[in-house]
Amino acid sequence: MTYFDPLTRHVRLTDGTIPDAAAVQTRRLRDLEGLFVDRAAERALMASDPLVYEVHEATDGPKEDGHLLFSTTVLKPGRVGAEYFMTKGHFHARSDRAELYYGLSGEGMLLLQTPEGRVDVQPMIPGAASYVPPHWGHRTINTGSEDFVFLAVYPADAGYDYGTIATYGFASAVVAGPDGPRVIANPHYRPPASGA
Ligand code: M6P
Ligand code: ZN
Repeated sequence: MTYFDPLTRHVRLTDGTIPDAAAVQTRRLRDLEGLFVDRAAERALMASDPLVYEVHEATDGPKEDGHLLFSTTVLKPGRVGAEYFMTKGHFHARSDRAELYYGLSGEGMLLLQTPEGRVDVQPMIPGAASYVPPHWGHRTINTGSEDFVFLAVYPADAGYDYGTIATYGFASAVVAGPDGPRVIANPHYRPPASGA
């Protein structure tokens, strides 16, 4: 038997960075093209192509059944039209794999959706642990005015399915309303014909 060595990573609570991160993924507006409700506002902002979020991957452990991976996401404050900055969102390639999010700083929302288009929204604040059950697509949204930072823990073999979101979108979007964040219907959402 070959044993994988235990390890510890320091997650900086102040800014969500992981000094010994195995990798840092950077997502700019260009990487989220076509995902925001207000396409004209999206095009206008594309000229400056702002940083939307970073993913700090703690380890590069084996992407195998039985292992866990963990990462922080640092989601910048900002809006495209009225819609808040958000992650691309994904289903897991192995869709029966679950995930846990833990809010570290700032405030946001976790938007979840079944393949048939049933939506759920969970508020995320520091100290909130939110469970993403198997089969739910998930996206996070920064509804505050500071970085929204959270820790994610997920099975190493979960993988990413971005195509379903790219094709159908999320049924809901989160926009700034007069009294704070509002969840609205996404006019671009195309329900799968018979459940994806
Ligand atoms: C969390 C986890 C990561 C994910 C990241 C950004 O940290 O769910 O697996 O990569 O959020 O989300 P996305 O991959 O949808 O851009
Ligand atoms: Zn995930």
